Amino acid sequence: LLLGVCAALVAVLSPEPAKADNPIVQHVYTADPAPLVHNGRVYVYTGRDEDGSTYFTMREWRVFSSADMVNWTDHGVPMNLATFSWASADAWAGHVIERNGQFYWYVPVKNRATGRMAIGVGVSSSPTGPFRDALGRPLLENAEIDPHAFIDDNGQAYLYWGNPNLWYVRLNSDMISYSGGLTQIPLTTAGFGTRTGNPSRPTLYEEGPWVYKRNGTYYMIWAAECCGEYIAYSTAPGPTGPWTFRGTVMPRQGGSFTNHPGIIDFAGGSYFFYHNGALPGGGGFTRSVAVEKFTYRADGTIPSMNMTTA
Ligand code: FUB
Repeated sequence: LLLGVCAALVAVLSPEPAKADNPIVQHVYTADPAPLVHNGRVYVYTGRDEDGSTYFTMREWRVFSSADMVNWTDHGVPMNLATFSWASADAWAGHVIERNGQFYWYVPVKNRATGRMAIGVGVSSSPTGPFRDALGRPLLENAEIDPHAFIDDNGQAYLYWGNPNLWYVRLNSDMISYSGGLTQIPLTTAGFGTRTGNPSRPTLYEEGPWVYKRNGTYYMIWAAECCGEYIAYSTAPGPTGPWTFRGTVMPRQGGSFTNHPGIIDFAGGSYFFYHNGALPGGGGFTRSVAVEKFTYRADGTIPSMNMTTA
């Protein structure tokens, strides 16, 4: 009895929350998770794969939130293709960041006028939306995808994106305009590993950059070597590099030929979000968002972790 009481007390007093079963969303297919911590909750922004899809047929984005990483609330569809009057298709992998009480959702969509992928920005005063088109036009367009925003300690914001290249631009403090040109991050093998058998892509980098700063080091997590993808990362002394390849975060697993990373710290734990094809009927175009709890090694490196289903 004493042991049971002690175990219950440890569970109640534990400062670190447990983790929900994977996939964390089981009633719709979701992909491309972008977690955000705000006011004691975790918000996860996702795309939605349509049932039975045979391509990345995606028309809306969704948001889910949790205060304990176990119980998730579905906040519905706060933004979709119709939000962007100039967009015709491809509600693909986005990222949300908060600044001065406004939430900015950067997304890649197809520009109807040009037929190319462009980056749009939704904005809302609430993390659950609804979001409106901040500009009424693309923020930028170079036929590449997967935007991710990062605000450095000095207030300078950056937008990273790209497939097959890797780009950044300095965002102005309004978060919906930028200064300077679109800048390519050199895809060196020292920075992004060595790919063999594909002369047009000498490094492992594929898409989905996710940038953050931890203990003075800048981390970029990214999807490697389509198809199937796995997750790898690089680090740098500054937000624009130079980047050094650090290895694998999650190997190729899970029945989806893409994967897409997002990392947060929340309530004393570190969490890595990704997607796979684990739900019934799941696969490369019917994906599901999942999460693993992990601990950085003492030297700041990220351990390689496996996908779980519970
Ligand atoms: O979900 C559509 C595309 O697949 C995303 O933009 C990529 O990151 C990959 O997950």
